[in-house]
Amino acid sequence: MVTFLAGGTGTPKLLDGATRLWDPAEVTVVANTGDDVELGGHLVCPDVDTVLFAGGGVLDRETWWGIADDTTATHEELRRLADEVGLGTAPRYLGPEAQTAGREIASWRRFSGVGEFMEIGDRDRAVHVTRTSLLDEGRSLTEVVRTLADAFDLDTDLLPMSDDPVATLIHTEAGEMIHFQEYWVARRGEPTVEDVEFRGAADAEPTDAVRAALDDPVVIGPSNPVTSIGPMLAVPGIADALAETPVVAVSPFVGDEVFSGPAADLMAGVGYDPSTAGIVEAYPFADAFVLDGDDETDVAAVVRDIDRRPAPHVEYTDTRIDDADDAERVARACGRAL
Ligand code: FO1
Ligand code: CA
Repeated sequence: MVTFLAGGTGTPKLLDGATRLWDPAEVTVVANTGDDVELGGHLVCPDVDTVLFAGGGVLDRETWWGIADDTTATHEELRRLADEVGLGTAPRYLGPEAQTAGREIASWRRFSGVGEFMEIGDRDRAVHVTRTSLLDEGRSLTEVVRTLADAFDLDTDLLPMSDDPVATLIHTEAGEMIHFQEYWVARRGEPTVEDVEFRGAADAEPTDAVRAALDDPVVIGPSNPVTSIGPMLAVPGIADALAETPVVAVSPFVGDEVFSGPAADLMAGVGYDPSTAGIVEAYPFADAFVLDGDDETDVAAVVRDIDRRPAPHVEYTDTRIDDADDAERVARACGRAL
């Protein structure tokens, strides 16, 4: 049995090859939910859904979010209506005074549907409607994700990190506090990040299913350690569980060059060196790291500096993942390290 921690695109890309190496029935994926937003009354879970759609063979592999060849009729009409009456398409945050009957709303991740600032495809939206409706019927997010995984014929186990709401909030240099999706989608990752907060995490609990999954060896793919993996580490009990089980992490950097996404800016914002050295620092519980063959980071020296013992094992391979063969190569390196 092996457990993957997934957020963004790094771990989902790795999973493409991991399921050639490990029997999918033996693989559990724990997905980040810090990126989740309630938009127009529907709960959108981007990191859960990337794994769901990839496993179901319907993921849009150009963007690594949403469903391939999805239509956007409803989204376009929402934008048109908002424009028509001068409401525009900027994110419209709903404060704590806005409550929906029957369900407690985590206001810090709640946005109006007017002008829909994220592009929600028509088939994608059907997933959000189903998910939200099942939650409204009283099921837990874990149960709902299991139901959706069955609907998409997933052959791995997929678990949200917690049933409790957690929201990744970006504090900008300009003194604003904005949700990760507002920072990333509406503001295109442009504001300078001063700090990152995981609102709700301290009061969230890992589910029993997540606790059980963390008894197995864990692979952390080349995801961004701050907003993809950070929310999980902020949930009490998860980092402790990782200290007790073998963990291998794949660096999303080659030295200080990142493959993609906002990892470098976010790491700098929270005080980690935006490099493989920063990854080693961010994962003090990791027993091994998979680095690119061109990565000259002296992991032993980094560990000496942060006074962590024993020194982790380092496995080298070409860590660029463009297709399933690449993913299989990186997964094999993870397997050797565990
Ligand atoms: N990313 C974008 O850059 N623009 C979008 O309009 C957008 C919509 C969207 C809708 C559903 C979904 O599950 C993900 C979506 N994403 C979009 C991706 C998302 O913002 C992030 O890439 C993830 O949260 C990072 O893991
Ligand atoms: Ca460990």
